[in-house]
Amino acid sequence: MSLWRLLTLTIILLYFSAIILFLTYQPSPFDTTALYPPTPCKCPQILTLAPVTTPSEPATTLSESPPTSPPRPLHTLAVMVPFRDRWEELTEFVPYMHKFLNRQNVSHEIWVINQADKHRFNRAMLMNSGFMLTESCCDYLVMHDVDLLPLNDHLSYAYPTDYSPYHISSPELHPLYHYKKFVGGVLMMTREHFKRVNGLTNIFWGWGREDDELYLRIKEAGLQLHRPAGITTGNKTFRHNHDRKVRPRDMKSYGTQWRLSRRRDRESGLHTLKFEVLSIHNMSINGAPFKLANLELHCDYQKTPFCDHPS
Ligand SMILES: [Mn+2]
Repeated sequence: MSLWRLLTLTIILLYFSAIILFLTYQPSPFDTTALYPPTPCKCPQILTLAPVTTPSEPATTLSESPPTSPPRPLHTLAVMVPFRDRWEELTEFVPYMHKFLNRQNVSHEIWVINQADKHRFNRAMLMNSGFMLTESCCDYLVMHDVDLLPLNDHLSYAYPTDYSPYHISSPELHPLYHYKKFVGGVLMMTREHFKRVNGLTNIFWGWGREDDELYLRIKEAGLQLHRPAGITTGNKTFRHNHDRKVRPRDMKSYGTQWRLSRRRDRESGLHTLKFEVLSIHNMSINGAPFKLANLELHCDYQKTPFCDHPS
């Protein structure tokens, strides 16, 4: 073989080797300069065909806006229901009120405040306790009898724009009580006003009069009491779900009780409240949620020996 032929063969071999090398070249996955060439590169053209993402571009395209949580309602109502042994009424009350308030777009929590001790019923103290329990959820409250159902959708349970205590079951509308100073049944207050009147008295055990004492607290605090206006349904505005024969009232009065329950109590209230939470349950009736708080109220036997019936 001549030298010339050997030289030609070597050149041809080198040529093909170069082509094979060129075609089989693949960039190393760690060769980031090959994948992110922010400046025009002088690398072989096959590399520039690979999809290129420059660091300035977002990694993913945002075709939709990020998920947003629904706006927090400005106000939430605590529906505080003083309770003991009224399950039939409650099974009607909770789903009914839940629907009623939802129709008005009123953000709410229903709190059934159950007196689970052995003392006589103390509605006022249950409401004071309910106030303490609903502090974190709600900025206004309504004290609501379990046996009183609002039938007229024009009765507003929205946050009172004038901040006033708002007596929804007014004497003109309540099926049973028509005296001017009546504030029982359904009474709405802001938390601030409830605190300002020092809540309700703690020394009324048995049925009644705690609402009349609250009326005096509201008046003495200089608060203006408001009532619904323009309601045309009269005494058909509420349904009073109460059979006195089935649910007799504890109207007994012992010792000093008669005297103490007929005057303004300037000593007891939120500041002197003592109670124990036995348990709190998240429950629902026909899909309507509510909280059941089982409480033991504290009786000051020195001051109110009538918190129990004498044996
Ligand atoms: Mn009743």
